[in-house]
Amino acid sequence: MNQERSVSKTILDTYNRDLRPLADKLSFELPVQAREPAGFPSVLFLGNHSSGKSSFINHLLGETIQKTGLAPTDDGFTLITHGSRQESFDGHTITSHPSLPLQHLERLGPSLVNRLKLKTLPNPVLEEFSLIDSPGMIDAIGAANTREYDFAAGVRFFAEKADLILFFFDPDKPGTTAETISILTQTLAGLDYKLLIILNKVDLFRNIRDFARTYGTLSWNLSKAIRTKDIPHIYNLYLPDQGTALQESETPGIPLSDFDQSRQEVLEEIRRTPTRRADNLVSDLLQATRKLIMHARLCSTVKLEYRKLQLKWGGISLIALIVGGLATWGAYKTWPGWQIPGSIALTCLVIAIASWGYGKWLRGQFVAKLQDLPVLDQLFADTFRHELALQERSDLRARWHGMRSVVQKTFSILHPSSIPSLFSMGRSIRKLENLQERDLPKLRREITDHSPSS
Ligand SMILES: Nc1nc2c(ncn2[C@@H]2O[C@H](COP(=O)(O)OP(=O)(O)OP(=O)(O)O)[C@@H](O)[C@H]2O)c(=O)[nH]1
Ligand SMILES: [Mg+2]
Repeated sequence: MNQERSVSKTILDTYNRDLRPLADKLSFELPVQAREPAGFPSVLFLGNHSSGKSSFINHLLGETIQKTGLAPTDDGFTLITHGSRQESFDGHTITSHPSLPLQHLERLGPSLVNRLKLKTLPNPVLEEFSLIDSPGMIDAIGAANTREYDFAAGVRFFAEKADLILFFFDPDKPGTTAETISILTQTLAGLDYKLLIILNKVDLFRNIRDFARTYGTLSWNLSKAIRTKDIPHIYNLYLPDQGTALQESETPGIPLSDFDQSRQEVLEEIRRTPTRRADNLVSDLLQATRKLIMHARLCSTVKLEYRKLQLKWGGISLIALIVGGLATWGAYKTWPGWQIPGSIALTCLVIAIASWGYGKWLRGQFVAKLQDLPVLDQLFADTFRHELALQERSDLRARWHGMRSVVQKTFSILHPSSIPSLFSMGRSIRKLENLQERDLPKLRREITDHSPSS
């Protein structure tokens, strides 16, 4: 535990020393790990509604803790953690619970906190990690209207904290609900190192053709949603103790024994949760560093373009003033009197003021356009022109995809003139690159060398 606390402290110090100064200047929000100690290890259950999340939790614990059913059952997040007695607490109590540092949840609004539950129970499985059950995902039109809180923000909060995320699909909806796709592509972008994809209820397939078709659809949908090089491994599972599962006399549509093995593998991954903690903390830090580098490079491009506009039109205005001054002086020497020199001076002054004003208008237009996603996509393509030209960088594209709406919001409050100078940005970016390429791999080696599991 002491080892874990010291790892957590090293990570927190690195965030504060190396990332926070630049992040604050560029209005970049660091993940929740940068604000508070990591807390107790946890496993987050996400997925479509009725895909079997709560049933799996009951199976894991060997007792019925969560309600299950075919209609959407859970409407809020439930934290299940170890306690000497079986008890249930409401959301407001949880935000001050010592073993789950969740104070920042209050920022997500009272509607989410009102639907939050904490269940404690004396189950030995929970001695090592907590479980987080979540409301199932539904279709976008319904979701937007029925949820009274920002579901994606809640998922992001718990996903950043969790050490393992299990994402459930079932044969009914192999990845096709719009909310699922948007959670995978945007909310969980960059967290795939702790994500396990599960196709549950395989006992419902009537034959191998049905299974192959559904598996293919899910893989296809995932390849569009998770834009890393490889499609993540899909664990095919079923729970043997379900009421809807086959009766003993019936023969299953497909042989199920292989899937028992798959369930054991997932259970094993869940049991390994505490040992993933140190490694995950470094991965989170690495991920935040990469995102901050991307954000800083985009900010540098914005600053450069803004500066170019300032210099171009400011320069024209200055040249008009200088040329005007010289021409007026020359004219005065040639044609004493004020008529000709005066009109030359006036013309040049008008040109200077007009070009300064036009430059200011262009800069205003440029800032306003930073709210358009296609403009931001172009900004990304320009900034990473070299990297993208050399090879297909799906990692960069995936990171950008997960960040673009946040970057859009950032530019609504971050004016290019508040971005530090290009020189200082260049220095900060190089420091972060050193951290990413040299210091963090070293930190990971140190941590894993000293970890109790090694
Ligand atoms: N056949 C079969 N049914 C299952 C399996 N796992 C769960 N179920 C059934 O699927 C239904 C939905 O299960 P839940 O555990 O409530 O699903 P959930 O994902 O928690 O649903 P929400 O809380 O609404 O998001 C229940 O009736 C379960 O009995 C399985 O592996 N096979
Ligand atoms: Mg449920």
